[in-house]
Amino acid sequence: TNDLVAARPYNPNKAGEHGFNNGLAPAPGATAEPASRLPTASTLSEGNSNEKVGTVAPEGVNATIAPLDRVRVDSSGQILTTNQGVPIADNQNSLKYGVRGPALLEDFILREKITHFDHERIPERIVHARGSAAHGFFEAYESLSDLTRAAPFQEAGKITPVFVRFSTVQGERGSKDTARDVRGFAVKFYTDEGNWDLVGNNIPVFFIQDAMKFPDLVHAVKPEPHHQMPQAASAHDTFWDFVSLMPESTHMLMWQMSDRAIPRSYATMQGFGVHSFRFVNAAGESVFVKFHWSPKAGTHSLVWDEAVKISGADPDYHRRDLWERIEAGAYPEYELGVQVFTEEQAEQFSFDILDATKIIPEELIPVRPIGRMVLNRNPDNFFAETEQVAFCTAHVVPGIDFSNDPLLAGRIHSYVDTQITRLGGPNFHEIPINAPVAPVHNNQRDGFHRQAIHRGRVSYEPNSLAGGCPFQAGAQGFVSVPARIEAKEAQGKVRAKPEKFADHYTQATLFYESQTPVEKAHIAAAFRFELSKVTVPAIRERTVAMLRNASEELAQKLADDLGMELPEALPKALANPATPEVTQSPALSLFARPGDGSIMGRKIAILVADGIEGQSAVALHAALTEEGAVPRFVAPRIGPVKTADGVAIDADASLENEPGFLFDALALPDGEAGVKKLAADGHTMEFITNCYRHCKAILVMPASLELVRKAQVPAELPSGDPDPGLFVGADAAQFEAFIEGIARHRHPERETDPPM
Ligand code: HDE
Repeated sequence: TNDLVAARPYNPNKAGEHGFNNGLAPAPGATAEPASRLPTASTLSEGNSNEKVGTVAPEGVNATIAPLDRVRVDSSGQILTTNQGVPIADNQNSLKYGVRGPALLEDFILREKITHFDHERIPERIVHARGSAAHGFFEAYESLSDLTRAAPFQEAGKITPVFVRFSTVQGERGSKDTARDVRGFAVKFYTDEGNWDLVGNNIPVFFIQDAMKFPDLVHAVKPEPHHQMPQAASAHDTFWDFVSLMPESTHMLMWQMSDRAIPRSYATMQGFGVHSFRFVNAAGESVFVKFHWSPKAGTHSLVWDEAVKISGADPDYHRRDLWERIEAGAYPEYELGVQVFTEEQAEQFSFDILDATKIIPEELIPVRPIGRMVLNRNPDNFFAETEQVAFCTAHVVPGIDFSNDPLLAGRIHSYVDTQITRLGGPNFHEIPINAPVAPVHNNQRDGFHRQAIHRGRVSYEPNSLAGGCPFQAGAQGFVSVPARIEAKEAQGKVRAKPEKFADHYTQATLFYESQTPVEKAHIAAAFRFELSKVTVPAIRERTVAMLRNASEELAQKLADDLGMELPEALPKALANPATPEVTQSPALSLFARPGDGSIMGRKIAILVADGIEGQSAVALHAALTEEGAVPRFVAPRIGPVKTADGVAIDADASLENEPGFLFDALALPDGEAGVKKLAADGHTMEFITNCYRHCKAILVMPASLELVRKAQVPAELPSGDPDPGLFVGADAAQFEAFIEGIARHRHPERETDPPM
């Protein structure tokens, strides 16, 4: 028994208390002052041998790693116990009276196991239920102390740990990743002065202007309540019924129907704070700020047909992509930029900066890069971290403050409130992933699932019995900005909106007119798809009537494509909106951000079969790997391939289990015998057709010309020009050209509607 006890896992939960360096009770008479604000290596629990190899950043330090080690559990080499630490002798059989007799109520081991299992699930998030997350760090480029006293921005090179959760909005926790939907982009900064949550989206505007409408919006977009359909889709009556009666959603609809709503990867989409926030410096002076995240890999989206097919073959497409990029060391990276502007500037704008359906065009206020964020470590446990993380817009730190945006106001309430149900009480801040790295000391006590063991008899302030501790920080603490926009125009209590909020269309036009022709075509196709799923003709008509106010061209195309007469335009709420500052903003096109031009993390299929020429396939594999891409040999079946030249190739994917639309590019091999084998498999034709249809780069080694001919891939573009995404050859120069072709993401010149 002594041996068993000695071998039992050390219980790491007891190792730390929030805010203290090592969580041990202070020596009698010692002050409660923490030795340092950040836990050190010495606080790592002895029981944790779970050092993650390969996922710790080679650059920068992630200060959340050590504090979380306090609760990481590794069972390797340990015996099985109950939750009370009692060793379990038999985990196979319940306790019975004789082998064929009744099970006994006294079997506390069975009952504990089943009871815990019965309560494994917690409510999913009412929106953004489906998500994936990663740890990382933020690094400031320079000091912004003239603008803000927020801890992450105080000096160049300052590192702040972060945890980031990406999500879809409409679908349930188990729904597909590639739905047409807005993506959440929520960042928790564990700053030296407490947690700051920047809970954003990948689209800079929103459907509605006032929190009052949020439950209506969500009820309208969620699966319809009578039959709970459709899942992870906005293409249904109630959504379009609602938005077509809410013309303020027009701008957002343009973004949502654009390719932004089907990103290729979480690593290739932008993020936005959406609302106007405030920066506040140490002198208490404040400016307005909008936050922008830009991916280093560039913005890159799927095409709709591809997204639909992926959702069947790999519903975890984005989750897997994020996980694999990090495991492979191709860390997703984003640059944080800010648009900083004053109240005086804001008053001059043709739109209201408190209106979350409006952007500030970059031509008006440029985006200033202020730092970078690198995601360099996967979570250890999905539930403990990704599911239990609680983002709240109310979590701001000294140096960051709110604007009067009425949508933001509702959010400041909602997020804390929703966690109380979702995470089962008011102590969700103690769940390890939510616990600040900064110390926590206050007189809040008790409640469900309390972890901290508060010492002493004082839980009130002012007090003399604890020497007045914890004491308020005064000007060192969070001080709200006193002056708020429009305070001077205070009209008393009203339920109303400022006049500029009633301009529902100017920026919808700006967005549409700033798109390239292929992007416009995709927007029209997306509206057509969604509206063709709407069963009530009046809803379709009202939507097109609304869109006439944003773009006659788009409305006419939709009327044609949906087989309807062009309806009268919807009456405008504001007949004469202010003249916009810009009518074109190239920055709004996805093509404005090609990224670093690399092909890091791209998945490339190299088709192989018995009888192909191995050497060129292997050389290509090496050239792609060298560029940081992820090439895979895909064959009619997995396992070793007998190449004509005897070069060893092992196929780790099959035509059946990894269809063509899961890859960013395709290479077809040399070697006639092998090509014949591929040609005999119908999967090969589907593979090629999909890669061609989705405008991907295709490398054809000479013997495979037969394959592309058989798949009816046209030798040239519909325009008669050569196809810039087709490369024929098996030499280093063609490999180079192919790599450049992959870096261009896609070759939309090929596209026709309907597809050829
Ligand atoms: Fe949210 N939103 N939201 N939202 N939201 C939630 O909080 C809410 C809005 C966003 O990965 C909920 O913890 C209201 C805008 C993200 O955990 C809830 C309003 C933006 C996430 C909630 C909005 C967002 C949420 C559900 C209008 C972009 C996922 C579960 C007044 C700036 C965070 C939860 C994560 C989640 C309320 C509008 C982004 C119910 C009331 C605008 C990224 O509290």
